[in-house]
Parts: sequence; structure tokens; C-alpha cells
Amino acid sequence: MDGTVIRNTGSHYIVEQNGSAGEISCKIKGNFRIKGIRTTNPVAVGDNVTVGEPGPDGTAYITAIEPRKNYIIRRASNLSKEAHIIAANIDQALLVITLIDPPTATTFIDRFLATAEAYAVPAIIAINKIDLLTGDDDMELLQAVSYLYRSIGYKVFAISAKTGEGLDGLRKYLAGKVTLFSGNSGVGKSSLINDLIPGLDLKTAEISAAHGTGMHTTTFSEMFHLPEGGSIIDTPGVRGFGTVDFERNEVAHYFPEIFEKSRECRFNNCTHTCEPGCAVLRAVEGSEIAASRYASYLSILDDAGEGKYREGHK
Ligand SMILES: Nc1nc2c(ncn2[C@@H]2O[C@H](COP(=O)(O)OP(=O)(O)OP(=O)(O)O)[C@@H](O)[C@H]2O)c(=O)[nH]1
Ligand SMILES: [Mg+2]
Ligand SMILES: [Zn+2]
Repeated sequence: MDGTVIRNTGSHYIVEQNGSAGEISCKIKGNFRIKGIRTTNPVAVGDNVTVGEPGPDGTAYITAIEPRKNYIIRRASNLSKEAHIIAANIDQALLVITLIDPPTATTFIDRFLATAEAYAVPAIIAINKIDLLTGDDDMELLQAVSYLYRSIGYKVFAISAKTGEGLDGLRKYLAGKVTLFSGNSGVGKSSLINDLIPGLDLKTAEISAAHGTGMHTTTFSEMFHLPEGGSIIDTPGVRGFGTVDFERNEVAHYFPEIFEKSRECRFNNCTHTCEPGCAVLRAVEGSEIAASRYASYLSILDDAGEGKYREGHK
């Protein structure tokens, strides 16, 4: 039978049969690796696959995987040379961030956005937990972060999974599409999905009082269908976002505002770090390009080709 991988529990893949709600638990057979990249999971949620008849012991195997429309990957873990495919065949990626409880680091946001650009997946940002923003300073921060990313061209939603504020706009944006939900642990991805899909009741958990970080409540990726049509893929919270396979001279391509400015640099192989006549450096000095974005650019430039991995904390 042909179907879509909707859950990956490590050893097993749950495949939903096309055109029905029927599910089958299966394993993989064969080698489905992406050319040139070692991956921890050869098959990902969102993959369209063929499952053979169960053998005598009752185990069914995925026998073929359709070529992917796209996929998004990150470095599997610190120092790892392996990549982890987060999801395949997606229309867009929603990055859920929070300004407090826990604060999302800008380097994490920018590394995610750059990865989405690299894999040509449109990215959206949802700033969650706005119910916790009370003082003037908080409001200013919300305005500043929203303005920054909107000015680069990203759609930004300010929402509260707790009160429901801002959810209608987001709901419309998700209808009919396959959207990957990503973000640090504890930012409210599962809470948000519970709001969007009544009756789902995914497990959520308080962030740790001791560390101020999430508890990694969601432990494997899973696809859910929206009542309006379309699907959401919930994923486990990640700490850092290690980029995979970026060439040094490509990094600027994945920062739209830096790329745009770079056309005015004197040298066309400018790395925007020290060169005379660099329009990017000038724009950073003049605050036309945000210092935080430029710092994120440098952090990716730093590990491009070296296989390093960065935690998302400052
Ligand atoms: N105040 C407030 N709390 C929220 C909001 N959204 C989620 N939370 C709380 O934040 C905590 C973490 O939420 P989860 O939905 O488990 O977060 P997650 O992103 O799925 O975390 P992982 O599964 O660990 O990646 C829970 O205690 C939620 O109740 C919100 O909009 N406002
Ligand atoms: Mg979760
Ligand atoms: Zn330059």
C-alpha cells in the first residue's frame, strides 16, 4: 500500500494509507539515504512511501520512498557529522519563539530561518506567550522583534496559545497546507496544536523552574490533520540549530537583507567581514542591517565547512 509517514518513534514508522485513516506500523528495509549526507533517520515524517505486505512474523516494511519535494535538516547533535531530517514534503515551516519563559536566542531564530532559506521552505514566525508580556519594555521588545523580521520579509504572528489571541490569523495561514512546527522546548508548540485541533490533547508540560527551559515533552515528530484541511507536524523541541552543508560563500544567500545589500559590495567575492568597500558592513554600522542578524551570519560563517554546532543560547 502507498501512504504517508505520520510518526517516527525511532524503531518504527507509522504510515497512514493514502485516502483512508488506516494506519500501519512498519520498519524500513533498504537504503534510502540522501546522496552525500549521512542521516540518522533515512525516512522522515511527511515522506510518501510504499509498504509491502507483512511477512510471516507480522512485520511490514517500507520498500520504496517517493522522491521528496523538499526536506529540512539540521545537524543531529553536538559534534555529530550526521544530519537529522526534520520533515519532508512540507509547504512551510512555522518557527515558534517566545520572548520570555523561555527567551529564544536570536542566533537560534536566524539559524532556523537561514536553514529554511537554504532548503527553499517558506518560513513563518509565531511569537507565542504574548499574554506574559505586560510592561512597556516587554511591549517594545515585541514590537522590535516583529518589526525586524517583517522588514526582512517574514510573516510574523503575535499569539497566545493560552488566551487564543492572534490564533485566527494563524489558522487561516495554515489551512490547506502542510506546516512544520519547530522551536525550542517549552515555547508552546504542542499547546498551540491543541488549540488548532480541538480534541487532540497532546501532552504539554511546564518549563523547568530550575533551568527556565522546556522539559522536552514531545519526544518524536508526528503529523496531525487540521479540521480546515492541511496538516501540522509537531516536533520535539531543539536546543541548538546546527546547520548542515553550508558553503562559506553561500551563507549570505540565506540572509535576504544581507544578500540584497551585498550587491553593492566592491568585491563580488566579499565575505562581509573585513573587506574595503563592503556595503554590508556599512549597513550594519548604520543600523540598516540589525546587529543581531549580522552576528548570526558570522556565527554560521564560522562553522561553515568546519562541521561545528552551536547551541542557541546567545
Ligand atoms: N502563559 C502562557 N503559557 C503557555 C502558552 N503556550 C504554552 N504555554 C505553556 O508553556 C509550557 C510548555 O508548553 P508545550 O506546549 O509543552 O511546549 P512545546 O514547545 O511543545 O515543548 P516540547 O514538546 O518540550 O518541545 C506549558 O506549561 C504550557 O502550558 C502561552 O501562550 N502562554
Ligand atoms: Mg511539545
Ligand atoms: Zn561585503
